[in-house]
Amino acid sequence: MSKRYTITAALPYTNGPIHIGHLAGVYVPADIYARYQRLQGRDVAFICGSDEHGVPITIKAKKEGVSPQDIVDKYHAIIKQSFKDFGISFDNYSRTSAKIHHETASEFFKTLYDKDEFVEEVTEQFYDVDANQFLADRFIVGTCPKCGHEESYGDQCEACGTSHNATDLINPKSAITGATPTLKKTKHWFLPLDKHESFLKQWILTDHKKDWKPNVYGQCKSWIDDGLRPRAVTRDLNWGIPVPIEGAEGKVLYVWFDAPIGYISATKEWAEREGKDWKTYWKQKDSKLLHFIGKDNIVFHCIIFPAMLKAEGSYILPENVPANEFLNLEGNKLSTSKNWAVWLHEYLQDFPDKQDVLRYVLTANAPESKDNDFTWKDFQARNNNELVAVFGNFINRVVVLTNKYFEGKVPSPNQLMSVDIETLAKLKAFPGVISSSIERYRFREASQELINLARLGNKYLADEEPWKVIKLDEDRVKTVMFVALQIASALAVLGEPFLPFSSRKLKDILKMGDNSDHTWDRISQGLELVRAPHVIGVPELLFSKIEDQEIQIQLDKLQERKNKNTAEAKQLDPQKEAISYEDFSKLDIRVGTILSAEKMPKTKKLLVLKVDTGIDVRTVVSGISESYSPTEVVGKRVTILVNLAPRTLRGVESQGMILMTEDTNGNLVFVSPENSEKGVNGLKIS
Ligand code: B3M
Ligand code: ZN
Repeated sequence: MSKRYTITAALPYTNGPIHIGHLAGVYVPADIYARYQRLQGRDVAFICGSDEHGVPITIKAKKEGVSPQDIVDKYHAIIKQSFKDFGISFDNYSRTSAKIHHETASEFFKTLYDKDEFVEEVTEQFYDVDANQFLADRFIVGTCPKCGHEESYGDQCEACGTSHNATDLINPKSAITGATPTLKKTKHWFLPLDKHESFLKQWILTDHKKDWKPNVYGQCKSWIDDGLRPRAVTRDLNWGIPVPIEGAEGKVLYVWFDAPIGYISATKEWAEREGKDWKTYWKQKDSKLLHFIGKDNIVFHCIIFPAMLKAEGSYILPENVPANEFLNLEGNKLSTSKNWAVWLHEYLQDFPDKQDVLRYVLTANAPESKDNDFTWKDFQARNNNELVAVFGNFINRVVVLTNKYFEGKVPSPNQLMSVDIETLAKLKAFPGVISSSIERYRFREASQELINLARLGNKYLADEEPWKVIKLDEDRVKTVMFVALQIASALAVLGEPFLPFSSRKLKDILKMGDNSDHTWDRISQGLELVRAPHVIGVPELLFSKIEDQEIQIQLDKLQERKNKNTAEAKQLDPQKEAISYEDFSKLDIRVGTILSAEKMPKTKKLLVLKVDTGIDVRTVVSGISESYSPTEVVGKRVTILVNLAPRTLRGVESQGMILMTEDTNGNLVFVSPENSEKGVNGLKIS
């Protein structure tokens, strides 16, 4: 079994903070895996960093009226801090604007260029004449040629995951001006994927058919079956790493060319700091390279980056790419732009000591083989019913009873009964079972096994009832508490990858310190972790209940965002030309009451109203019949423009206009004068 692991987690785009979708899809499983491998004594480089190039950053900068550098600085800081506070144990969190990355990526490109691994070609690319720029990647939107999704980006369709060339889009539009782009000739460098087809076929479809997840394998297969074509790895953009060869002025590397190289530069940065040799993690055959990513990144990590590594020639290839599906939030797709998310930095503010709860819920409900839904109710239930009622409750009983009966000293066991032997035998099997799940990237399953171990402890105590036996047979209770303490300490050791904060706390409660003998192996060999004369600490709550009220606050927050989105989704009319105060003061707007209403015959929209304006009673023809029945409006107090020149509609003269607007759901509503002095018609509105 390999001793060295290079574990990468997708570099997040620095155009927004991290949300639970990123965590569930990538960072929590990657962190569990890295922590697990370290605990097994393996040499681990767990690598990540900010992806700071690419069009999403430029678009965000434009939107906020700041420079791309401002955007990446802002979000890099937020992301880095929130990962740290959340306990993601990266060995290095770098960024692609770092000098070492610019150098590494440029050098990589140069090597391929010098080896003649690119095809240089002048092709026609989309160009926005008004914006005076080429439209690469997310600057262009159109219909996906593969699945028909109407908002596919130039380089990738988020609906079906396909990566394509911008010119393949049907009905392309500029994302900057909305205009239909023109075509303009420009030179670019292409990675001829077709040239690597037979290698990729063999490597993925044969060598990894069995060990890659079906969702990952399936996407790759469909890509390969469709036929691989050359992909441009340069762009006409001004944000990115300059193409490091002559004749490429004003061009940068495609973000998906430079970003995966970011894994390499981040490893270099770390190795330099730690006095290690980065090459052992990337070039030595016995190192295992693993990419943790979301499903939208599959083709880049399974096809394009391996083709780059292969073309370069001196690198190892990924052993596995355990990509996850997507997580939804309360039934809707997570979305940064719609603010439909649980943001990590906000969660950490609202639940400052509950990192492990979110880690646990996202693992227990991880979108490993299909999209899953995160709900706050499920979050609460899993915390209260599993972490508190099963895990925490077991620990609390063990610590309380050990303190009560033996002043906190771990008792030595007496004669073991068959139930003790069976329970210890079951305990012994857990490290193997959990390892096997983790090694197969089945983190949900692994997390449930951990809870099952706590269940085993609870059942054992419930069956042996030390609180009853203590009155009759203290020696028996010594044995029972000894067994229970082995389970409790094993939970601290086996729980570390999943619940690192609670594992630390539990080790402190049990006064286990940082004993390097406390290994998974030791547990599977049936050797005890704590024994007399060890003294444990006093009881402390490991997990605490989450009340309805705390959940309601989160649900309200989401509801507010939903309302805001609905309101914004409505196309608001642009402001009309400015008018002078004199113009405005010509309007005579008053409070009135509708006295009667009837439908205008043979029309759908019109009601004929009689309105008491305070100065007179007049007829108004109003287009509200689809929203209000005549009986509904009689008696309503309304705002009416009284000096609008009369107009005849279907033979009825309309002598004014009732002012209406829309509510957030798009329903037509009266501009209500309800606050005006009760019952007085004719009051002027000013
Ligand atoms: N920045 C894409 C994403 O956030 C991305 C991953 C790069 S990994 C090399 O979906
Ligand atoms: Zn598509």
